[in-house]
Amino acid sequence: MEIGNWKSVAGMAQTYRHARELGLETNIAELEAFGFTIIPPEKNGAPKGFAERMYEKLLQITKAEDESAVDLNRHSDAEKPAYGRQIFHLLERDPIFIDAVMNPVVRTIGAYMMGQSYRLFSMVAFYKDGPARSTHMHCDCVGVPPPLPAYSTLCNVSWILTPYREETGTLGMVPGSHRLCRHPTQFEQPKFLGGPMDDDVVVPIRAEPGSLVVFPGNMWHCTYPKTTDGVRAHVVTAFARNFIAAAEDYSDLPDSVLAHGGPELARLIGRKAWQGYGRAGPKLEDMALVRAAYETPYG
Ligand SMILES: O=C(O)CCC(=O)C(=O)O
Ligand SMILES: [Fe+2]
Repeated sequence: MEIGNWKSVAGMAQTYRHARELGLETNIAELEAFGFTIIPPEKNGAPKGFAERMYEKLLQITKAEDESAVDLNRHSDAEKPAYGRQIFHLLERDPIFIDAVMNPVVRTIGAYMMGQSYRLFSMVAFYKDGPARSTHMHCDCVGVPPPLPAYSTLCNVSWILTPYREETGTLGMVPGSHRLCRHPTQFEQPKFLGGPMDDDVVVPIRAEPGSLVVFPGNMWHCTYPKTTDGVRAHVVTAFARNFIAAAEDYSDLPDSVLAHGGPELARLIGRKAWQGYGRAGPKLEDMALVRAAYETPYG
């Protein structure tokens, strides 16, 4: 049907039209029904070889960066929220990471889940070289108490950079858990993670490099034990609702990042946020940017 500028779903019409143009309607249906979707490489909206180039860049960074520069990497696997190595603050490392955020498919699906006032929450690479244990069942709503809002407060749009299969330590999803509005408990850890829950409640993601794995923050997910040699990596572009504080501090990004990303990147990283004011108080024009979110979850 033709989508009008319907007042009662303010914000959704434009996002939905973009989604339709980009061929994402099936993905949206899967997100609604199951809580996750996989956008294959041919639909990722990126130039040919994009994911390969991002992977090469990530490998360069992992070689150049001292692993222990990242606090989490200094802790034992048993203590950390996720197993393996993590690389943070990617936007300033190379323009390819800016392009990964500004990609029209990534942004449209982000805006669909977080509303048009969505902001960038974080960008992080999960990198595992050689065999690795599983990351426990969790949802990405760090610090959000239950009941989690039925509309998620954040979402995960992940660039898959290496083949993701059970044996390479892929992500595992619990379909439908996005509707439960709570974090998983210790009783919802599958047997392969040492818990009591049947393993077949968890579904492994199979995805080729260049795919986007997409799920809202309320979705329960874990990873499978990685039994293979070699590298397995994905880069998360996480978006959040306008009222959620970003996980990353973007105030130190060089001007070159903003020059490359343009005004929409500036907005995404909070440069137009009404929050964070001093004595002069918030700017009315910045407050206006979140106005539509008063009406619907799509604003
Ligand atoms: O790769 C991992 O170990 C964890 C990934 C994860 O939980 C995520 O992308 O949200
Ligand atoms: Fe996660």
